[in-house]
Amino acid sequence: MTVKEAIIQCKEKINEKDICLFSTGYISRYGFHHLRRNRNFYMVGSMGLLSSIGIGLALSTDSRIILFDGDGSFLMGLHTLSLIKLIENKPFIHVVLNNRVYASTGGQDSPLISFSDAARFYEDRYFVNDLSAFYSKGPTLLVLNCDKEKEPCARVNLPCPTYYNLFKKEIK
Ligand SMILES: Cc1ncc(C[n+]2csc(CCOP(=O)(O)OP(=O)(O)O)c2C)c(N)n1
Ligand SMILES: [Mg+2]
Repeated sequence: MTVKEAIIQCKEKINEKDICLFSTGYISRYGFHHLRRNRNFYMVGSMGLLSSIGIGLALSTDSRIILFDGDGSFLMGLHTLSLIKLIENKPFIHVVLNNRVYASTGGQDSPLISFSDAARFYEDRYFVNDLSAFYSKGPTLLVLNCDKEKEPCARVNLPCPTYYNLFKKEIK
């Protein structure tokens, strides 16, 4: 399963009211090409900050928040996970697309991550390759192990403000 296929598989688990956030690089591009909806936020740049943005949003809405993060980006945002406590009863699924590389910048190896250690921030609501995570209550970590992509993902040919304004309108 590639990152693109993993995102497509998650599509059927997403409800109309969910807010989906996509990490920087190819993950946002795949989200845009294969799971496009106005209630999506595509993070451009800001590697590592998806969980910060997600937790902030979860504090200000009752909608379920779904993060599509990369393994490299997840590692860069580990410090934020100590704030998961702030949203302990909120619907929040943190999907990590674990391809073990920085695919978006050329496929350099990323360091090994102990997801089971990180899972304690989610009170051990931790799933691996198991989409039933989408039915769990409270903040949940779902790691999807993925193969490395063979080709780069096509760019998004729209200026950022176009889809950002659609998102802003949606979550008002
Ligand atoms: C702070 C910061 N550092 C570096 C980058 C450059 N960059 C963009 S995507 C990426 C790799 C992300 O790796 P991962 O989260 O594993 O996602 P993948 O590309 O494998 O899908 C890097 C290094 C950035 N956008 N922001
Ligand atoms: Mg990666």
